Formats: sequence, structure tokens, C-alpha cells
Amino acid sequence: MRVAFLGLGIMGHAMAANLVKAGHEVTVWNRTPGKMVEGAGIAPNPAAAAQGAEVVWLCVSDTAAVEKILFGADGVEQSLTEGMIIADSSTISPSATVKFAEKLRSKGVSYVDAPMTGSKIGAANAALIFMVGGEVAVIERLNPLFEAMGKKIFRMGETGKGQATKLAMNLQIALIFEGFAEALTLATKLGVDPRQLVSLIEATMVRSGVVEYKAPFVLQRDFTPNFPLRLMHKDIRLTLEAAKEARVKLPALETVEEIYDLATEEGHRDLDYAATLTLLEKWAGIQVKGEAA
Ligand code: NA7
Repeated sequence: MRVAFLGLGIMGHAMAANLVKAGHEVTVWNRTPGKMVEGAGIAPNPAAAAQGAEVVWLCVSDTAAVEKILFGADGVEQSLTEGMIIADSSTISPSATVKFAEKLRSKGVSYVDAPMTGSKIGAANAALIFMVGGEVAVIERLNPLFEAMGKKIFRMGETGKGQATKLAMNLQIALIFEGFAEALTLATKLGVDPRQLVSLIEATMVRSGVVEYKAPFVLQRDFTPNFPLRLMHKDIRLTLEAAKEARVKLPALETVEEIYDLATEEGHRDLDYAATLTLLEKWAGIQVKGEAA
């Protein structure tokens, strides 16, 4: 398929590379010039990238970036053709997604929101899991692209439902990790070896994929970003906004947001979100260590 891929960050770069590998005709664009994907064409702006494309795929930071790329100067809007599909793998606002889709529908363009999970490693290995919103027939047309980048697709409903699902998923990751971090902090302060606590967690119903994935990094105090704190912070804010729009109260997430605010003030925005643990440690006056004390 002829695909324009817009946004070559950690995720987007690997996804575009996998589209090329699968034999698709890909043209890429990135806001900051200099990023490229071997085997793909490069366009100077989103409108030029979208020229003649069957599918325009986005993967950028936030709602404002998606809006600018679609509707700003030299935006995709300048190159729309009847039957084109726009797919967005950024994590952005569900209600803004619905508005963008409505605006584009009047021009004969379909919109699919396709945020994903699987992080950097999943993107590199074409093992992403997509949670998708859009019409069934449109999503089916995108199947060769989903298969080139991921291992599973879940259709969650109409356009916007992919983003709604992604927020509900990341809400759980943030809260599960916070629970784990608070447990490690308390146990350490009370004299329990954190490695023993982790072994116990793994043997009981308290275990979780989040803990299993994060524990080795935390015990080694390795906070290099797998999922940067700044992006989890953005997702927490998006989730609270979406909840407010829907008149839903999320008291636990509101509290966790404050921890992300403080972690950002402490300069941790580019570390992994697991670095939120360091605030708890500071308040408790301890450090969680992988080695026995
Ligand atoms: P990264 O690695 O932070 O990359 C972000 C990308 O978004 C990168 O290509 C940026 O371009 C681009 N970006 C950011 N703001 C803009 C604006 N205003 N206009 C155009 N392009 C922009 O993020 P990931 O790849 O890890 O994640 C991408 C999304 O997937 C995000 O929503 C996650 O929550 C999930 P730059 O190179 O900085 O010019």
C-alpha cells in the first residue's frame, strides 16, 4: 500500500521501518528534519507526504501535534482524496479524535484511532497490540499494515473508542505501579528485603504483568526510559480530562497525578515513569535496594 508515515519518534520510527520491511511504499515526515527510514521516501511537510497516499499514519506526542499535522499550514488536509484513510497511533484525547474524524468524514476520508501497547521493544519486533476504533470495513483494509507492525488488533468500537481504551489501560499501569512502589517503600522501611517481597508477589495473586516487567529494572535502580515519565504524565492528564468531560471521578489517579507533577519538578520527566519511586523513597528516608542491606 502507499503509506505516508508522520512522526519518527521512538515508536514511529520502528513502525515505519516495519512497513518498509513488509514491502509497502512508504513516505515519511518528521517535524525535526534529519530523521529518516531506510527504504522510505522523505517529504518536507505533512501535505507533501500525504500526496497520493492511500493511508496516512500518524504517531506523534499529543493532541495538539495531531491537530496541527492534520489541519495546520501544509497539513494533511491539503492533500486529502476521496477514500483515503487516516490512522492515528498517537495517544490523544478521545473527544478530539471524534471531532477530527467528523471534519474529515465530510471530505470522504475515513479515520481510525489505533493507539498501541508493547513499548519500544514491541515496536521494533512488530509485536505491538493495537486497540482500534473505526468502521469494521475500514479497519479490514488496514489489516496488512497492522500485521506488518503488530501481533494483535482489538476493535473496541467506533472511532474514539481506541483512545478511550488506551486511557483506561494506562490508568491501570500507573496505579498498579504506584501500588508496587508504595509496597516496596513501606516494606524496605520496615526492614523487609525488597527482593524477597518481589519473590512473594510473583508467587501469589498480587502478581501482575506490570510488576513482572518493572521489578528487575527497579531492583537495579535502572530508570532509563522504556516508557518516559513525561508521556505517562501526559496520559494521566488526558485521562483526567476525559473523565471530567464524562463526569467520572478518579480519586486515585488524581493523587497519582500529583506525584507525577512533583517528579517532573524534580527533573525526572525524561526518565522512566518508574522513577516516581524515588519520591516515595525521599519522603520515607530510605532507598529500595536489590541487594540485601
Ligand atoms: P517520542 O519518541 O517522544 O516522539 C514524539 C514524536 O512526535 C516525534 O516524532 C516528534 O517530532 C513528534 N512531535 C511532537 N510534537 C510535535 C508537533 N507539535 N508537531 C509535529 N510533530 C511533533 O514519542 P513516542 O514515539 O514514544 O510516542 C509517540 C506516541 O505514541 C505518543 O502519543 C505516546 O504516548 C504513544 P520531533 O522529532 O520532536 O520533531
